[in-house]
Amino acid sequence: MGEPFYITTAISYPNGKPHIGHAYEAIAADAIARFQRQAGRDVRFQTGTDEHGLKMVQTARDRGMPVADLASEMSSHFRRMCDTLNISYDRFIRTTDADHYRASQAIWQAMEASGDLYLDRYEGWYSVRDEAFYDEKELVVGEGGEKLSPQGTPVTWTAEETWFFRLSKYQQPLLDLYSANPDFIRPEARRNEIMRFVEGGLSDLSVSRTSFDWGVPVPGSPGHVMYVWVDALTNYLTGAGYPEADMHHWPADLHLIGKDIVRFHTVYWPAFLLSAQLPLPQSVFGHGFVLHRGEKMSKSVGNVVDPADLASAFGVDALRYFLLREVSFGQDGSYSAEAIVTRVNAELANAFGNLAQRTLSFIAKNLGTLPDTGRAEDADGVLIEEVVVAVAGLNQTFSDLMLSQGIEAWMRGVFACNQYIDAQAPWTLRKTDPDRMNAVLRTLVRAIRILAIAILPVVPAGAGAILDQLGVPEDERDHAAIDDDGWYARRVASGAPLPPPTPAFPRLELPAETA
Ligand code: ME8
Repeated sequence: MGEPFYITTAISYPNGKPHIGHAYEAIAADAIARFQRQAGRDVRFQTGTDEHGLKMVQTARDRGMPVADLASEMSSHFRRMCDTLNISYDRFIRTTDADHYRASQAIWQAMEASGDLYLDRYEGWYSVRDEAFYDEKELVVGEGGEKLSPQGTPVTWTAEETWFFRLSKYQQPLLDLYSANPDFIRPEARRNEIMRFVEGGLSDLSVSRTSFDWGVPVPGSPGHVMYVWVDALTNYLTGAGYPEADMHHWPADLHLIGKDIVRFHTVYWPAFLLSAQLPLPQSVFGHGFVLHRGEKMSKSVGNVVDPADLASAFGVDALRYFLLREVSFGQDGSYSAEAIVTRVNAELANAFGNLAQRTLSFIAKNLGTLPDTGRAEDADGVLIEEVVVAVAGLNQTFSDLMLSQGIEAWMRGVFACNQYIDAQAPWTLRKTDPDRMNAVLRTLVRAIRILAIAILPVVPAGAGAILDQLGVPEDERDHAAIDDDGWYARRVASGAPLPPPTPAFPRLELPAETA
């Protein structure tokens, strides 16, 4: 087993069904997890649901159901979404899981032992939608003159006895952390935002609630439950086995989250961990928002789209490919049915799918098996080199979380193959020069194998189907296998016939009702 690599998504509030933003985050994290597995890392990948807090209590009250039932029902939709989208998580955590209560109480006690918790009275603004406390100076004024959070959500005045965490004490340690580790907060714009915020001074944070009881009980303090973000952030530790001493996968390598919750992950979370004397995560990446036709989703606008519907309309691979390719990772992006169909047809169906389909069906029909001889020419080596360079480009950019650029690099390899196939015209060579045709087909098969392995993290089903077709064993689909030149000879020696291919990446039609 290689070096551990622990990647997490945010855990979602199950106060409603999952939307495209949740799907986007899960897909991006999954592509990174699969990529790191291919690179030989011992990957642990966690996602799940964040079930406590006032938002859940209020939603359950509005729906006239017990909050635990709401959490279970909606959590199952999130898990199903992950399964539908081929998300290769190792654990789907629920913050109502018993081991999570133990971990949350353990970190609480560790913070208490550091002298960082004290009882006082909290009076201030709270946004239930954000589950966040705000300073008066951060608030903005809405159209009707009402006070709003900086995210534009309603705030209410809250006054109750609570525990406080000495966040103010961590201002300098946090600034030191950001300076010493430029990758701790990515992308750059988010890092600058957080540095300005922390430089502006930190108030101590209210970390327990007494006005409701849906949460993790504060140890030794009857009537107090933990502020939802304290237990929510701790989910990452729970998944690593905390409070056991031997936490193989801690610290996390990457917390992948949306841009709206970067403050919680890069200010509060490292401060809690410093207080509890635990190692800090390597990196937090705040991705952008995915908007429908450029508009923020809201139930009132009627554009909250169920990712399961998108997956059944376009296919799971198509949705994954589109989101990772279209949205420059870290920026906001927009989607529409037309954009999905256009992008997927041009690149996945016509460029790569068709390349594999026409090459493999040509071989299956005319030869029945992979050709073992053939007269090589310079163009063959040139193509393989172009494909290897393209895939190296993908590998480099994926390591840096530049997912869209990685797929773009990969596409250059696909285009090179299509130019090669047109220039070499194996269907003409079949009659004029079968020996040369064999070399062309062999070159294409080698290129297709490499390209299919490289794109597996993005489109696991379709790329997997092509590799199945070629007879590439499951354990020869990693980065080491890409560099293995011996596969072709072994495959030929096996004498296995090449079955007629089924299309791995079908062309899409624009569904009438979404146009
Ligand atoms: O914030 N596009 O949960 P959540 C892209 N429970 N990403 C989006 C998005 C959009 N339109 N809308 C939301 C929470 N997200 C907390 C997290 S972690 C310890 C606790 C992202 O269900 C959002 O940024 O509101 C977050 O990363 C994730 O979806 C879950 O959001």
